[in-house]
Amino acid sequence: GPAPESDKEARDWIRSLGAETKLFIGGAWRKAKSGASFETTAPATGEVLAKIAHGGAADVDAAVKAAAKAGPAWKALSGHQRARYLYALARLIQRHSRLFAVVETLDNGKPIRESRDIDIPLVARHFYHHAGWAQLMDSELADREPIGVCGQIIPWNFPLLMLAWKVAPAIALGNTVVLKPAEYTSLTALLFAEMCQKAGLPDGVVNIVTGDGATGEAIVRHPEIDKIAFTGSTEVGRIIREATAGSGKSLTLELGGKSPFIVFEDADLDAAVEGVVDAIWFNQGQVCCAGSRLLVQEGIHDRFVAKLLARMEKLRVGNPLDKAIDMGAIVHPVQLQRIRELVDLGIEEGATLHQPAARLPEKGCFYPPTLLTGAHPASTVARVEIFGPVAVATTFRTPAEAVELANNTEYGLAASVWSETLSLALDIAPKLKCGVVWVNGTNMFDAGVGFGGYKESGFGREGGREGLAAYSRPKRMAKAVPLRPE
Ligand code: TXE
Repeated sequence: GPAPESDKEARDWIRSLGAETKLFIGGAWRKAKSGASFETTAPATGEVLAKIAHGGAADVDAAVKAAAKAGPAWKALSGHQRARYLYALARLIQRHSRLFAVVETLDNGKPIRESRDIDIPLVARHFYHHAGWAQLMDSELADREPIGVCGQIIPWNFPLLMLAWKVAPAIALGNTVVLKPAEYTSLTALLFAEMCQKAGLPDGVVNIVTGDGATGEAIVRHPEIDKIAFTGSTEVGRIIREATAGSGKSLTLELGGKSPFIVFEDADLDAAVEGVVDAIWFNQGQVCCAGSRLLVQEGIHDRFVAKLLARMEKLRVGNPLDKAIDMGAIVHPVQLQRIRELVDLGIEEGATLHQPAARLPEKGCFYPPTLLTGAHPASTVARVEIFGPVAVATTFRTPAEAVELANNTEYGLAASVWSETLSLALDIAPKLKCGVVWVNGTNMFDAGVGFGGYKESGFGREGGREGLAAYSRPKRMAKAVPLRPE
């Protein structure tokens, strides 16, 4: 096959960060006040890539002050002026897309094909899209105002894309931000900060404070932050909800999922098999809206599973820089351990394990594509988010039963319905309690479409018109005019 993607440019760039990375505050690079740092590793090899500055409460405070200071002038710009910065950022991301993709793949472990063809292009698209909304602030959105200083906390599964989902709408609409990347994957956020400098973005509009959960907590509790946007685990989402209650802060949460992937007996089974590959093995299944619950109509279950097992044998797991690879590494040993334990529990609870015969690389954080069949709907693996490449299959008899099983979850992020009968798909879709339903497709994202969940999957939408509500609020102003009697 082709030679693996070269990581020379990415490694040179990482080296340029120095012995320890810095925080990006008020347009300048600063050391963490405590001097503390932590290591970030390449999950595919286990090697240490860099030492990341551990931002503390004092650093968060400095970043919030910088964001607050930048706010009034940024808000006062015309939408058109702000749009120019977003266009510049989008173009810079495109120009450096290869570097971004390789750094992302090194740090996160995802296949280069995905970071290069999916993550980074979607990031650029997000900035272009929101540049458009920035321009509309002067006309269509003239009755809305920015919220203020936004604290944004993001996860490690799509590091730069989650940054784009949060930063682009926020700054487009006139807010300023303090963003904390996840501790496993800080690097592309630092590269993005360099792009902010290159784009000449005014100091303090975007601040990046690297760190861990304690850093996130300092953001959540900071009194001068007006809005918190969080994507991550349902557990931490709950903590943030409690911590912000009564604080006057706006809050949006994008949390976990256990999304159903429903295959009816009249589905195009080959297409549905490819759908499963995308639904649960894309990004090693570390996707909040992953189609992790396969609900298969009884009559086709065995035939469908046989096709799926044959397809699983062909999936290549290994060096994520290899362009021919389908699945890369799990982000971190802690996550790998969690996946292993849950799968073991699934087997204990009575499910049957299916994994391809091919051996995994000897080193690194790898887990094979996995299917569990015969899991009881009430069993742990059928209920909790595994956040790994593990599909759990159960059967249903009737459409009504499919809907009941699909909705029998505390989550409600997405669903995927496979049938060649349009009337059936269109009858089912509105009955599914979740933020997005894909018909004969899965994991389709666009900057113009609001994404978000029902129930424990969170609230608020990111992207498109609906996403504007998260970063602006309606403001009506009326001037008193003396009424003159006729
Ligand atoms: O998430 P955390 P973790 C799920 C998935 C995964 C599990 C654990 O099931 O296996 O969560 O992953 C920051 N206050 N998802 O532990 O801890 C943290 O530093 C403020 C689904 O990595 O929620 C990071 O930046 N912030 C999910 C971010 O929260 C805090 C994506 C997410 O980390 C904090 C990720 C605190 N008290 C995990 N504690 C999805 N829906 O896409 C941590 N953080």
